[in-house]
Amino acid sequence: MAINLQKGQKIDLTKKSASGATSKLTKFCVGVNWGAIEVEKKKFFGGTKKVKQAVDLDLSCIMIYNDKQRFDHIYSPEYNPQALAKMGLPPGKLYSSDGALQHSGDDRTGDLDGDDGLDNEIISVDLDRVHPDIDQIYFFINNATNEDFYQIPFAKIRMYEGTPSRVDEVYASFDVVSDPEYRGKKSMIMGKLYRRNGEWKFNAIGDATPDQVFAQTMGRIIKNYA
Ligand SMILES: [Ca+2]
Ligand SMILES: [Ca+2]
Repeated sequence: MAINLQKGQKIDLTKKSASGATSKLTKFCVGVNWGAIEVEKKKFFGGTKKVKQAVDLDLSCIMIYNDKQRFDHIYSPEYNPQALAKMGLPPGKLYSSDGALQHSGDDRTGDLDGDDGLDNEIISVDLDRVHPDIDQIYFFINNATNEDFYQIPFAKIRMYEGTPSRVDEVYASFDVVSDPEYRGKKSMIMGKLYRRNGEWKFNAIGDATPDQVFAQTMGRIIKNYA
């Protein structure tokens, strides 16, 4: 049974089988599934028609070492490297340096024909390969287009076992558009994986933030959350 996460909820990554045996979730995907916006447009000869408007969410992640001085990152390689350098940030990449996390690549539209049940951007995680000195991994999303989260018809974040194109079993999911708090917001710190006494846990943070670009969200995580 998948867990429906509430904002602020913390879970450990223990799976229970039908027989009651428990095991640890170590290899899974963190995915975001979202839909394009439908807007009413006036037709030339009167009346209106529904038009789909693409929504470009970007799923990124920052991995923080236990000295809180060093970090590794996953964000789009298409972000302008000169602009990043001005903010003191390295160029984007789709994998973590330890090889534990891998991003599926940029989706720029969201689902145009309704919910296809698959996530549009996914980060595959193998906790056993995470660098031993990294103990916090934050996942966050930014909207590269103009809409706020409240306008998007559906946007869900979930942890599941499988691959970017195949969902075997959903472990936990978190709906990010239903909260009125998200009105006018374009970025969100969605959650973190963290290691406590050698055990990985997940915290569904779900904080929408007033940031306009992803670098501000990253700075906010380092300063206020880590
Ligand atoms: Ca995107
Ligand atoms: Ca989808």
